[in-house]
Amino acid sequence: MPDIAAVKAALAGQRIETPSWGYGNSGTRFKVFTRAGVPRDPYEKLDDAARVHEFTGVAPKVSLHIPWDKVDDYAVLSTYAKDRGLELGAINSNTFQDDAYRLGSVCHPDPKVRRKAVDHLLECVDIMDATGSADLKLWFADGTNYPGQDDVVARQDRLGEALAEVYGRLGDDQRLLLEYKLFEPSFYTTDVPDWGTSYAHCLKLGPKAQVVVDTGHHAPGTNIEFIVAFLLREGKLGGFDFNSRFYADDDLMVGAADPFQLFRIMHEVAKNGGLDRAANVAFMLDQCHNVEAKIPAVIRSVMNVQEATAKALLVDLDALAAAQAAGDVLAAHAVLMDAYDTDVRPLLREVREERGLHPDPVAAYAASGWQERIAAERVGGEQAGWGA
Ligand code: AOS
Ligand code: ZN
Ligand code: ZN
Repeated sequence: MPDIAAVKAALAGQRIETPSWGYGNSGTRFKVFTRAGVPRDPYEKLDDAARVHEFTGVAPKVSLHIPWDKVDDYAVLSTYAKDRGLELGAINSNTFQDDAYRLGSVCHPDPKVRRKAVDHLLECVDIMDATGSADLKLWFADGTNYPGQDDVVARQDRLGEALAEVYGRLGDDQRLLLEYKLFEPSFYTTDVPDWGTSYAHCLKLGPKAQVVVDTGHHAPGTNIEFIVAFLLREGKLGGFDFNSRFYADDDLMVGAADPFQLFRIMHEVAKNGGLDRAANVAFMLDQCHNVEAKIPAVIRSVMNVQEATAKALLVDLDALAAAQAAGDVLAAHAVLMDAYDTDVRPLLREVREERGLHPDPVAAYAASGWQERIAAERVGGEQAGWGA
């Protein structure tokens, strides 16, 4: 049986990174609903993220998006974060919201557009130098809508060239995390549509390039935990963009649509050393809270990842290995289901209390008065982001 003290230590040591854009207004192409008290600038996003960390104790890092989080001096932003017990995490680039990118960015047929895109990515690395961020997270909206629109192979060549230039600019302690996505905004071809394409580019680039798995970026029915296990085995799993999907890239709260899938993913992570500091897997959220209250939604998401992790840590790996070796299919399956069916909420409450935290982060946040305060104080202004 798993050692409960070790399980608790692993849970207390886990770090979950929250996205700056999860705190701001967001929406679909139909409507962006505004909410009282949302941050008006990146500093206020950090103030909100600090509340999530205060009540969960496991969310000290915040991913930024450039240019949504553009400031004059990133070192000042980094100090502001540190003063609140936070660190600036992955820098997310944006090569999709400019008129120049109608036919793509780093894969665009026009070298001038490719230059503009690569220059932006290099600027993101400059920002990482100033913020102390270790990860550059790249998601490309590049692709085509119609057969014949552009040369598929030439686009791969352009992508490889751009990535190589950015890779060459990385410092010793910096990584490039290449995200893949099945489709959208392009509907015929996407230039990085799947983990294999991302993996092949990362392999060619070198050890500082790794794949990031956004859980919402797969076709329905895809076995994501297999991808996770494979990438971990190859040392190429850089991290996760956690969220839930019902249909496409829904960006709903992680663990909401399919908690069992999240458990299966975390089981592969836990079993294969992905929770060890040395594995350096970034557990990031990539979510937008369009209709629900934002800070409590981020807190809930962090808790959902913790619950899946706790269940994964409770898997009796010795019993599992014995059943597998004996070819006992049902016994092996039962070992996993026993862990999944465990109510881990009391265990997590204990872990929090032992660290001096309130056992219920959602209730603690509600009682803190922060929501009422920001609704009263933050009037006017609206930060750019998804759907804005
Ligand atoms: C887009 O679909 C991707 O999931 C991106 O990871 C992400 O949403 C973006 O980088 C936000 O900045
Ligand atoms: Zn993502
Ligand atoms: Zn996405």
